[in-house]
Amino acid sequence: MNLTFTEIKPPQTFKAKEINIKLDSPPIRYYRHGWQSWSLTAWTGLAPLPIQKPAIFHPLQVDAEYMRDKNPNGSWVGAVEFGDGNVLLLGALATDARVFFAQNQLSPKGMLSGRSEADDVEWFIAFGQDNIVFNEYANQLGNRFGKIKKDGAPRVWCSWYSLYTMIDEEILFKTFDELGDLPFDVLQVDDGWQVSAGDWEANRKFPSGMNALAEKIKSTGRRAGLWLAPLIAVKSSRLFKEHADWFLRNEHGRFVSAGFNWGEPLYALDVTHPDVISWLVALMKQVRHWGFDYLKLDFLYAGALKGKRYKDMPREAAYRECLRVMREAMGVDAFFLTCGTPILPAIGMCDAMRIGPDVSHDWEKYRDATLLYNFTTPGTKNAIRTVVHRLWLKPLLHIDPDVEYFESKENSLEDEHKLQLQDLALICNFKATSDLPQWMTPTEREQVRDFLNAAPKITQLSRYVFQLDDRVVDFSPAVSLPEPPKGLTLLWAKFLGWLGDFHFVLRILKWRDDRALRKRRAGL
Ligand code: 9PG
Repeated sequence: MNLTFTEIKPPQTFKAKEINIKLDSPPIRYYRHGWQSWSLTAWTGLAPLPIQKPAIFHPLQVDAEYMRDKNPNGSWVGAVEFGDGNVLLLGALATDARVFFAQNQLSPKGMLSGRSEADDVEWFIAFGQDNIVFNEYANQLGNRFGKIKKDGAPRVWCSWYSLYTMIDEEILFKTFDELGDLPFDVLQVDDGWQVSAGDWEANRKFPSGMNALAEKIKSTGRRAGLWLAPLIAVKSSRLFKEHADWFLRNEHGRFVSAGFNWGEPLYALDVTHPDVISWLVALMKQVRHWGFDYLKLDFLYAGALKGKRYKDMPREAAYRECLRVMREAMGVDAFFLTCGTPILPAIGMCDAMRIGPDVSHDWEKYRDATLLYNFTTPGTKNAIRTVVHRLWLKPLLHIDPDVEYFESKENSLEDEHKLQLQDLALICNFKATSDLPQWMTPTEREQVRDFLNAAPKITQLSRYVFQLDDRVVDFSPAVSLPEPPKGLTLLWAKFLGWLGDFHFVLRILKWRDDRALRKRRAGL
């Protein structure tokens, strides 16, 4: 369907497989919406961005299918901003769709195009002030995908951003005790308890088992939370060895890569395979049976990668259906947080969604940002940038901006950056931290308490500026992207990007990180 902007009187919906809207004046910015939680989402220029590196991470960081498209594009929704500040938004009201911006001889002033990978889908078009058009899009999505918002998001202590994989029973039990009367509702155990990705049983560091772990948390008067990544597995797992036929393959019969993590390549389960579905249902029930009722399911993008499935259906629709099954198996009384998830397909299926990359002790890493042009890797600036551009999802579900930091013993972020994270969490109304009580000074401990109890009045003053009670916070410093590298820097960048695709290089980096973590754990 071809339209010129003057022909349509937005807001409107249209049904089509493909829709092109020719603009009658050239825009100044394009809003690109990343595929999954960690993918870059931001208002940027109109030119395509350099391809982020290393490429081995594409399946786990972006929608790899569109990474090399010559036109800037994003998942489900795109928008352009004109010189007068008005915005034209084109958004799919269905899964399996993308929006592109093109400027060429046929449309010299630019064109927004929507394309569906499935059949005809409904498209929503709106024009006007940016807040209003995104809010209306969210409304329309809510009507079709459903809204789930149990009142008040729980306040979470999560083990990841302090101990990472170096968790064990002893340190967690001690930490749970020392958190004392801090007002957390959930204590959530993250990555590090399992035998391996694929084998979701307690490893040797948890000799008392998973029941005991949940029991310990509940004895402190809180809900027990657990992280797992049910849709991926490593080749060394028993699951992969015993059920290689459950894993997603391409049309040539080769296993589809789900990226690389934990020093190993990752593979994706075929979420339409009936045996996989039964296994997932049993796993969700097992986790509940252990006593956990806050579930952070991670690396979920694996359910929506391109491949040849047992049931031939659009990849995101297949993933959404799998979420529905897992949700039902875990029970409606569980709190379900999705992470590393394609955004649209998860709306209405979960209580909360991670809407940005991981935070880290770094504000921005020169290597990742400037050389690799990668805004998905853990980093506080990356996290804030994408979250600020996805606040429009708030009416649909609880939006998780990732954790906030308070302590300074093991954290070198500047106070100003820690404060930005905390303020963003207040705006999202989703509060979490991984800070160890063992590291906090008495003043920091009280800061955590005050933060967990805070409920400021929030007013948005402009795209990136907010007022929290009588304080003004400006997130503009977090949204900019560095200039793409040129000349010698570009050569160096290309070399690094190439190097980053080698397994042995990634294993060396992991070995270095693990060594630092072991030292940290030994110091506790
Ligand atoms: C546990 C972690 C934490 C964290 C999740 C997820 O390579 N990557 O781009 C990449 C990004 C994020 C990530 C892992 C890898 O972290 O977001 O909260 O649960 O897994 O392993």
